[in-house]
Amino acid sequence: MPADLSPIDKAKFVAAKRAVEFVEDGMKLGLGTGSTAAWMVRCLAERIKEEGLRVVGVPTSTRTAELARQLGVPVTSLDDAKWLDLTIDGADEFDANLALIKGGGAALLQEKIVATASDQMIVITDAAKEVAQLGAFPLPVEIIPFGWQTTKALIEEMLVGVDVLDRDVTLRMNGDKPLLTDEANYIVDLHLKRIGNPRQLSLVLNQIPGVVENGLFIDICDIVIIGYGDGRVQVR
Ligand code: ABF
Repeated sequence: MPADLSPIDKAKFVAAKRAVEFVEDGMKLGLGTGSTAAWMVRCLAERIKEEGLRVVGVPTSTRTAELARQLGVPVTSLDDAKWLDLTIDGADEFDANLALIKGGGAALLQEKIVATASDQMIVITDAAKEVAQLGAFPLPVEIIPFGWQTTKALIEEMLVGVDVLDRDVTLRMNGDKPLLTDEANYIVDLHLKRIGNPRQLSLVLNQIPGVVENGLFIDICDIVIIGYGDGRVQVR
């Protein structure tokens, strides 16, 4: 374990390291995005260097692709890989059913495509991300720039009819301009506080023209690995 890690970084590191133990020689992997997933890429690179592990990874963002290349993790495209054995990624929230909110890193679209194209998904996280009910973390929704204000208004209108505690929708900015995803789309964040029925909300959101995808991951995560600041790890 790297020296003098903060407790939160130690938690992320131990969760990432434990997840990489699930990687077998010859696997095709989905490589997640975010600071916890970055620890996973580092641990994977270590195994490749130490053991000659032969794997290939499909990154879920340009920043993960860059990190993987820097560290000598072989990467490929999802079109070339076609299907993956295992995706390891972070999350912003998870509940007892392993339903997730993801997308704080604005990579939810590629993350959801890659995780869905995998036999198994492992989420690596820290205890602070566990919630009884999803929604305290603003739900990211990827929308196309064309007519974005209309799409935002349609989302707000739809929210009136679903079981949530608040209904504030904000366009995610990068300085004074809208943040652009790797696909040059926009992200709106839904500040809902509590989501009564994540499955229903996910289905209704994706019916709205202009919505590309949302950050609710339902029935996609198979295992969650929780790291703790004292170095403990819990696998569920
Ligand atoms: C990514 O990991 C994003 O979907 C999610 O927002 C993020 C969590 O980041 P971190 O690991 O830095 O907390 O998958």
